[in-house]
Amino acid sequence: MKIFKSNFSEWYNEVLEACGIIDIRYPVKGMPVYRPWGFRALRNCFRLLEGMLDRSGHEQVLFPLLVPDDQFGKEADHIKGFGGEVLWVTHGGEEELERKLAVRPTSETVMYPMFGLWIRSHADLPLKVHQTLCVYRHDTKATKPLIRGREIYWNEAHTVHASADECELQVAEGVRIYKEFYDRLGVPYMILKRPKYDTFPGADYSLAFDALMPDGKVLQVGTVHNLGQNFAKVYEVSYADASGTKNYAYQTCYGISMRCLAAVIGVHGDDKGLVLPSAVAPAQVVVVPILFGENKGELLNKCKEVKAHLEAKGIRCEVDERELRPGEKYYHWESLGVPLHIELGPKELAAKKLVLVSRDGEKKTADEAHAFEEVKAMLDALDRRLLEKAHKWQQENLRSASDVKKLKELVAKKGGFVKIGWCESEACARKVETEAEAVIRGFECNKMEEMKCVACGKAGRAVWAAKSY
Ligand code: PR8
Repeated sequence: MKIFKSNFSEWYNEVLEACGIIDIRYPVKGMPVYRPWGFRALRNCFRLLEGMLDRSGHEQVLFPLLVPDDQFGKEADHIKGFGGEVLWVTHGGEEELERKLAVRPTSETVMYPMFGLWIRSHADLPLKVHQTLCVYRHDTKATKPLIRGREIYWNEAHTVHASADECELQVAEGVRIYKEFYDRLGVPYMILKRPKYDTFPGADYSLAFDALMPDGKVLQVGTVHNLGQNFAKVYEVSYADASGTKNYAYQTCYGISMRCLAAVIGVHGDDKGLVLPSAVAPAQVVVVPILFGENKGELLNKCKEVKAHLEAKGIRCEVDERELRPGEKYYHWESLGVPLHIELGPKELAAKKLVLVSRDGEKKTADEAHAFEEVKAMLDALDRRLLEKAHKWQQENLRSASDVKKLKELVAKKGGFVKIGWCESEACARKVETEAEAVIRGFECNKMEEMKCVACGKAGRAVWAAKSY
């Protein structure tokens, strides 16, 4: 790495290229190519999330890419919110299509008419599904790899319920799953209820996970929406209750995109390159043979034996057999963020030992017989240190301001989350945006703190503001 992380924007671009995460040279704006190391890391993130959703009763489905225009336009707020970002398919070859087709910017309008067909009675509820795929948004803001794309790789979950209470409980489950997911990734977050004007188009309310990036700007890395009955009413998602009466259902949806990997890279990386938590790393352990002398073959066999042993226990492990000096190999795997490497030379071979070195420099000599337990313990300890370090850093970046001038100064000089008072009027939110160059991100859930509005001085409540991506 040539660039220091203190120059975050350039460092980020260099890491994406040098570590084989993404190739931005593909000639369609906002649609980069995922390279093998990057895609393996991304898939590990999504496998983790998919597993959590499966275990909590969500079933995987796959819905189509295209939506007929009349079906897309039914929910008024939704179309108002997304209309300007939709890509349209208008031709099949030279022939103009009878009905133009929207390319899904998200899948509510694709799925819900089908939910309307599937659900008949209360016995069909709750319905909980999820899918991992790409959605498309012709976002007009500047695109940034993994952070703002026009092709968005994501997992979206959609649920249907018989009552408003069950719907609320589902929102809580969505939040719990996303918390657990980001905890495993070692990425700290704030969960904020977005202001009304920033709610997902068609939702009653939206809860967002905001993560702090090293440049002091926040990134929305996931959202959980309570849709109430808004979509159910237009897409006829209804059920007959025990007495046979028709009721509209209540719905939620939540999504996490490839931004989760951007957050991992940004939060944990260092001047040497990537630092990946064990849940994300394509290879969790790399065994590096220190080959010299006569017993090269025996040494290599031992390395492969260690790999097979670790793999049998579920650890993703590789042996680096290349004809390079060990130091070059350590450097290479370190820059790719591999959490742990094992050094194995003639001395270790003779003593039946292994030298384990974690990405942040912890070193330990372990008995070969206890390889798995020692590796597992070191991976867990590294994950914990990453989370603790990131958490501490987020805590250090919580500030507060009592007027717009101070807010402006804080976000410009230090960034981070700044607590301010806000009267909940959109005019004051706009004033904050133009005068302080900060965005009101929302209210902390279950916290009610009175605080005078920074813009108009009237009574208000505490919200978090920040510069955002
Ligand atoms: C929904 N419907 O659509 P949401 N590039 C990268 N990530 C993005 C981008 C982008 N251009 N736009 C959004 N995201 C609901 C929930 C089904 C699933 C990420 O919700 O519009 C953001 O992290 O809030 C956002 O929180 C998440 O996708 C879900 O998008």
